[in-house]
Amino acid sequence: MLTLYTNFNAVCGQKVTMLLNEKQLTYNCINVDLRVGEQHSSEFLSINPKGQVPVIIHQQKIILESSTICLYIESTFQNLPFYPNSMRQQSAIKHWMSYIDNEIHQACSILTWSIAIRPAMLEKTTGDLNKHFDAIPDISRRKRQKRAFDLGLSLPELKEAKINYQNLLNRMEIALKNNKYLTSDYCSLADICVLPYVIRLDMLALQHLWQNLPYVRHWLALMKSRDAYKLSFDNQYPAGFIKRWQEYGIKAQKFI
Ligand SMILES: N[C@@H](CCC(=O)N[C@@H](CS)C(=O)NCC(=O)O)C(=O)O
Repeated sequence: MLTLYTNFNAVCGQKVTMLLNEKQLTYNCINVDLRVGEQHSSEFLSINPKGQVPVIIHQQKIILESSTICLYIESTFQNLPFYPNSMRQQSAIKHWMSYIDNEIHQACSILTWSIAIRPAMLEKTTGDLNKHFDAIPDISRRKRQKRAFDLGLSLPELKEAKINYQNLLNRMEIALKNNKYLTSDYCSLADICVLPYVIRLDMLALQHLWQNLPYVRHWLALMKSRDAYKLSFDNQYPAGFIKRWQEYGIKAQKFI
């Protein structure tokens, strides 16, 4: 049995959930509540000392890092492949995966923290807030989160995060002129790893960013029409969650 530790709204966890559902695999899903700090419990830190999701455990092996997990799943379960054998295809797919991990993930965290997580964190007591920040194992991450909390929508990095996202969407538009999906006419790990980051913009009411990008619009509709999409995204959110995030996004619009 494969066990996935994730959070229903964690972008990097959504990559893994979407892949598992696309491959129609059975798995045991453990939701780690990131807002109450379950990622900092000693039980979870013994699984991932970084205190982050996603993590999978398969045949007693712990596998960390969403892209590594996706490649592990692809090589272990070879049904319904999303990582074709051709080296040319693999290098194109890996390019999208590392672009997301190295450039877009940070932009996504900045936008998400300042727009939607901060308002929820503001409801915590000072004691609970300090406990949350002090528990983050990585000092740079701790500093980044604190800064986003302190500055909120006046965080200067927000503008850069939006530009990085616009670059992603423009690059997608160019790639999608040639094929239905990002690297070919077949859905691959590239599409699965990019999808949650575009859905995050959707959640934060930033759809106008791709209004003039018809190929991106068409790709998103195509991805949303896949059977695994509903299972991995829509069906996961508690009632009222999406509406609340859209409201945070609308309030933030004039600052971004
Ligand atoms: N490079 C890691 C990033 C993991 C990551 O940032 N996870 C986020 C959710 S998307 C998390 O666990 N955040 C909770 C925290 O940092 O306290 C991966 O791709 O798995």
